Amino acid sequence: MMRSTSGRVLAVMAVAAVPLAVPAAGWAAAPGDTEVAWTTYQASLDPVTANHVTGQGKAMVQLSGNTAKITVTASGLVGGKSPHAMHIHVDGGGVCPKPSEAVDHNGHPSINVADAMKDYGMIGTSLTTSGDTTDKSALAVDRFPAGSTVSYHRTVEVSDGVAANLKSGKAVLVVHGIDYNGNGMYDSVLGASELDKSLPAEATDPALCGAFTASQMSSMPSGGADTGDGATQAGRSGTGMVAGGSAAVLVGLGAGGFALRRRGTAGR
Ligand SMILES: [Cu+2]
Repeated sequence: MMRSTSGRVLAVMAVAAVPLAVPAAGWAAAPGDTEVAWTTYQASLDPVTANHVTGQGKAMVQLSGNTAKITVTASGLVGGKSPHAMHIHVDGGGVCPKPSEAVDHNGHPSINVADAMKDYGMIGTSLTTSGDTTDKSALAVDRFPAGSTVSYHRTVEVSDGVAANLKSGKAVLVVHGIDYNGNGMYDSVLGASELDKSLPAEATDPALCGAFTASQMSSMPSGGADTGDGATQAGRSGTGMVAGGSAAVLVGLGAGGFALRRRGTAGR
């Protein structure tokens, strides 16, 4: 710390002392640490209890323009290699489904994605671990985190619509994949998924849900020169949150494993 700071000061002084003879190519870029405005949105992920989910989690999005740094942590989900599709839903009511909205599916009161559409809306961003993040990857089950816990961090470009929904309080994070009958795997106890008949409903039904709200800690200044270490609390906490999600991003799940048939290769 001290070292780099004083080194920087010395460097600046040295340059200041150099006569103007040599055009300092590129030097002007160094202090060009312009501040980028980041707004932070957070969501507490609660279980969709009607679907017999007991897990929980939290999510954070730091947004600047259309760039979104996304962090999702969750626990208590269906384990093993069961993939958990995760999306930012938009253009709905900006809320999560209530237990009273459960309807009969294969003889079991539960809530599928379509049942809750009026609450949280359509898929705006697919929180895949790699590749495409649009709604085209809504059910790219081999590119989502799998297992009982999720520790996800990825920076993606979101659409204008998703950014607008975050700002207007209509963006909702949904983690999918439930184990209604508690047998440790996705099966067809609730029938087939209404989104993809080749998948069991348990694989796509909503498990955790949380509406994003703007957090107080907004703008995160980048590279504030040498004005002491005091910095701003906003900058500190913002950075801290990012570092907190340190665990590695879950990358590509092994193929086999779970008993799901994938939809051909069409969506890829
Ligand atoms: Cu979703």
